Amino acid sequence: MDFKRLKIPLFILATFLFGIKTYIIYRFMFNMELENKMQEFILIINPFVSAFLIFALSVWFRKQSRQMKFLRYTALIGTLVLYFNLVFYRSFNDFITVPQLFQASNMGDLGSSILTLIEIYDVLLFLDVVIIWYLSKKKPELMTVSYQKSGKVFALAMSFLLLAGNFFLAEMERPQLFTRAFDREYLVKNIGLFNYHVYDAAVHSRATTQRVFADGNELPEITEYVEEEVKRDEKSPLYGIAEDKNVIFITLESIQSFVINNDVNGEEITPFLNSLVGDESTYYFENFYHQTLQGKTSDSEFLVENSLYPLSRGAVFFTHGGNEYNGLSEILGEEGYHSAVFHANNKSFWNRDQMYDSLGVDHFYGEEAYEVNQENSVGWGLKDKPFFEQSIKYLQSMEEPFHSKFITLTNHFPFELSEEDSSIDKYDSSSSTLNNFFPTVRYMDEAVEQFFDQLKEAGLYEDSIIVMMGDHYGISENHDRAMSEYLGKDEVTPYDHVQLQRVPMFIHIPGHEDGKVMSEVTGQIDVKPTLLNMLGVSAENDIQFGNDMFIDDRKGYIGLRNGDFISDDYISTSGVCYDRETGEPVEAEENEDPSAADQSEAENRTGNQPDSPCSPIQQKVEKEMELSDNLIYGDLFRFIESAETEDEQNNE
Ligand code: GP9
Ligand code: MN
Repeated sequence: MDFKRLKIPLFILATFLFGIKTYIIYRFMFNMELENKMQEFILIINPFVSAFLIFALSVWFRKQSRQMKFLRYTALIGTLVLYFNLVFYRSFNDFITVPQLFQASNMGDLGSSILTLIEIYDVLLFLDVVIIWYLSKKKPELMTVSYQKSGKVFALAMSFLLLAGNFFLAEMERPQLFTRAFDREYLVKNIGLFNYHVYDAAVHSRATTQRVFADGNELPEITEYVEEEVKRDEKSPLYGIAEDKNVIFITLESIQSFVINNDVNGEEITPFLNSLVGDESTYYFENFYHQTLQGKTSDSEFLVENSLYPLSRGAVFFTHGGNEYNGLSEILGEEGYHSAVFHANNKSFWNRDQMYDSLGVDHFYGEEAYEVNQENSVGWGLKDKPFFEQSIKYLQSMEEPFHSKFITLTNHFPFELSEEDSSIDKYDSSSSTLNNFFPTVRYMDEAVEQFFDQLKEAGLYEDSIIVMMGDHYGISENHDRAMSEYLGKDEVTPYDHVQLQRVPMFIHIPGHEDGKVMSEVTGQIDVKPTLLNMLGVSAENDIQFGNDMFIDDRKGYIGLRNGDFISDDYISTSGVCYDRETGEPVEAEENEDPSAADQSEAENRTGNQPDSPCSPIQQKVEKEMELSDNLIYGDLFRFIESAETEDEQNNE
């Protein structure tokens, strides 16, 4: 018998061994949640796809010794990459990112505890390397392949085909996986650790290049614009009203304003929040818009912390988490506030762990700060009621004044809730998403009501202001048919769609007596200047694109991140200008000048005609977003910081 005919090329064997090992690590050593069979399947195939992609490159080496050496070292390096991630994961419950590699503090933390993170059985993870090493040294003649060019090309084509298949399934399982850049765990689960590292490095290098070419010369244009177009001299009547009070900010997940003072099956949806509308200690903003895009909750957090726009692609928390910022938390920190975020989800979600550092948040109570079990969780994790219950003790332990943020979770797509927890019935329409939405909104409303009581019991209520804000829409355009049924309309028009981007915004000031419903057009970009003024903090040199919501002399428009906007008089969406009150399209004024028809350059990107009343505002919205983007891409705050420190040094 000719053994040579039976030979298994080493690159195939290595793919097999390395693939199995990687799968075992993914499945049993990283604590990754698999929600369905498709995710299980993707997790099984991606280790083999990645291994084949690398090992199959070896066929291009003609010399036996080179081919063997390549396989030996790639197996070793691949294993080390896996292993470093595993050790890192054991400590941080997260995967390594390029910026983290350079974050001395993180690695320092790891250094001291490294011995406790290593297990004896970890040696087994190097078993395949030993086998590959042995065979490549001892039996190279049996393990080497010498393909014709066509064979090599075939192996390469095969690699790309497998990779494309893997990406296709991943994108099917998680639409916009790459552009939304959700979470490292999702990326690793779907495309594998190695492809994740390539992706992470690409995102990082793009950000770094833009950063490298920025030198601060872009700043004057931005500061001048803000000075002329955004800043207002008017002093808010509420300036300093909450001086030295604690701030309790609650992010209401996926709620939209249409549920406020509305009912479903004859039942009130949000009785507690409704009781605050028109309450004398509360300001309720009925025309307040979310301005988020792909970064969803994290985009809303970004807007509130910075009064800058999130990015049009990806989540800025993810792509520019290491930037210098002048966050609300940091500014308040300088005023003696202690800041903390409470959110019972994995810390790496939306890269919060890193971004909160950049924003100057002192402490992040993530999932591990909570007792989470099957009984007290649903859908995305810990239910809102136990979340607030368990948070109170931490809040009580904080030094005052504090600036705290609570991020709720139960009212998140797909809006799951048990019968027991549902106080109202589901809606009945063709969209199960919309049907399920109402009971979870009610649950969140009850959770918030309980939290108010707990704050009172804990003696924290009187000395605090409580801000509650919807983060982004919960019901997307895909449910327009069911939505029109619920709203009792023939259809959801583009104008209605913009109006559905309103989210509730409450500012509750215990003891205050002038609260009312505010009808001004406002948005998430306005939260930072509003809060700072209420707390009596004037951040004179901060670059903000929003206005205090309590002053009359405001910019007069809110830009949504897709380029649409709402002004006092108009709503512009997809280049069509509507009257804000009536929802009727506004005709462009008759233009006598025939050359106007050629002014396509003057026509702005979203298509408003130059003579449309929406056009001048559209141009401002676009300019503003461009400047805000430049600030982020160039990481320009670092130049302001350094200018300030230089000043300080000169003064000394
Ligand atoms: C996850 C939570 C929800 O931690 O903030 O994220 P979302 O999908 O709404 O952005
Ligand atoms: Mn959200």
